[in-house]
Amino acid sequence: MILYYSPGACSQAPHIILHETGFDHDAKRVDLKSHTLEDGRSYYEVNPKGAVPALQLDSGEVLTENAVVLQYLGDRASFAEVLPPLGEFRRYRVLEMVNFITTELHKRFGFLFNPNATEEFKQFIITDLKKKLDYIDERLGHGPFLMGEDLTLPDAYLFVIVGWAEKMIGLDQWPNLRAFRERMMQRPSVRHVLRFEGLLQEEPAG
Ligand SMILES: N[C@@H](CCC(=O)N[C@@H](CS)C(=O)NCC(=O)O)C(=O)O
Repeated sequence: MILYYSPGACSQAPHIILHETGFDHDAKRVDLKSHTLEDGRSYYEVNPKGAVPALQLDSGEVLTENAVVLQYLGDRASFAEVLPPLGEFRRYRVLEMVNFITTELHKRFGFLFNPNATEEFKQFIITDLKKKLDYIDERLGHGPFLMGEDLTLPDAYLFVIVGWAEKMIGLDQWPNLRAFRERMMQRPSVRHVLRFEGLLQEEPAG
């Protein structure tokens, strides 16, 4: 499998899940400004929509849309924690949360990153986002993860979103989100992905 990613983008969620679940994979970096790959090819040849993530399967098929890429990885994983199997109601709770993150949180943050959005519009979006982050913060109060004791698909996605929230809004009003981000940062899968994506500030030795 090949994951097409951009450092710190939403593609970090499947990148973390690939490491959590131990899938053999390759990760190729996409420059989202020019939509090119490191070998100079146009990324539109891989995903005509131009967005990351895209997951190229060994069959050659390319799967896109984060929520579906995550679900695909969850179903292929050899253990049920990240996505419970068909027949277990908890599966729908996990997917409900993935969907909430993709449609209610991710999309709104997209507007904050848009250089053409006015300050007034961004403030409107932030006000709206705060209510949704309040909800997630409360959910995490029962943590350590969104679904309780085990890490599931939406935790990896939320990790990325909380990183964006920290940069764009600050986390002072959401202690559970901050603690969640710090907990996730201790996981080997997360540290590996951050290092691979060039985003890990290593502690100085000594
Ligand atoms: N509908 C897509 C959107 C993904 C998305 O917004 N990706 C952003 C990075 S977080 C991106 O690639 N933006 C650049 C572009 O769309 O050209 C999904 O849910 O996977």
